[in-house]
Amino acid sequence: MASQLTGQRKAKALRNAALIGLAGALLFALSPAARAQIYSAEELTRRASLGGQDGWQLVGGFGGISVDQGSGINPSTVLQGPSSFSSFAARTNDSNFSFAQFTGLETSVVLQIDVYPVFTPMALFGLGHDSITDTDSVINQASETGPLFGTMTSNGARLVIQEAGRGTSHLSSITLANLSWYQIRLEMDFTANAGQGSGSLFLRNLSLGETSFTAVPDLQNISLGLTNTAADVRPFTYDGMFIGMGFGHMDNIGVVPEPATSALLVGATLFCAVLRIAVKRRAERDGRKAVPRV
Ligand SMILES: [Ca+2]
Ligand SMILES: [Ca+2]
Repeated sequence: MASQLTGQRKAKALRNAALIGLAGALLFALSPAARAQIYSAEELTRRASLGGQDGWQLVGGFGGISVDQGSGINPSTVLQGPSSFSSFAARTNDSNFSFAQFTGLETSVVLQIDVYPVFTPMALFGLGHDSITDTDSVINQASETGPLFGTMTSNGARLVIQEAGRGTSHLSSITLANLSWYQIRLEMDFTANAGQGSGSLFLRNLSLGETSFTAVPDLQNISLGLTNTAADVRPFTYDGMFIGMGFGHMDNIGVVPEPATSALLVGATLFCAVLRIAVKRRAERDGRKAVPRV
């Protein structure tokens, strides 16, 4: 009888340990997607070139991109474009900053940037992947960039979605004010338009304290031209960030975690907590200390 009880306890302990392991694995799998994936530039050195800092490389254009203190409502460390011309830079995911990779089948990936237009206010951001078709290992070819979005100079600062592979630029009819901070989001559906994807742009004026986003009228459900890129550059390969800047600031660039993923993480955390209490109670009832810790 005693040995039968011991066997039952062992079986239950093993089952609890397995459940704890499963919960841990779930948390581990979800955590890269749910943690902050917004690059705030705070670890960069101000009044210095962006190139060479934290894995950033300048990959074209003139005038360079630098790091400085922001203006107006955002005095934090920001990226600063050249006062004339325009420049491009790229960075590949590493242990210091990375965004979770995609499957390519997502229907609601959200990218974000904060921009502060000045006088030649180009500010572009997107994700990409270095193709094997060139000899380097940085996102520096048009065919290595996914869809870009942000602002582009055309009789003022217009909002823009540029198709992948530096393809067609779709401009808004509205213009942004200079010397104001805006937050711009691109919501992408990788599966739409038979694999070309679709993107919609949303905007809020941070300097005016706007708390909700407004859909940009001309830039809804725009084809993203995902097949314009090199054959080995597809959303599931994206592992780097690409930016282009004219005169102005950019900050807080990256991927906004999906609410569904965050909800799953909360669910997994609650599951762990309930499991921990159950194991502890069982151990107390059995008159021994709980061995597994979650
Ligand atoms: Ca910042
Ligand atoms: Ca390259």
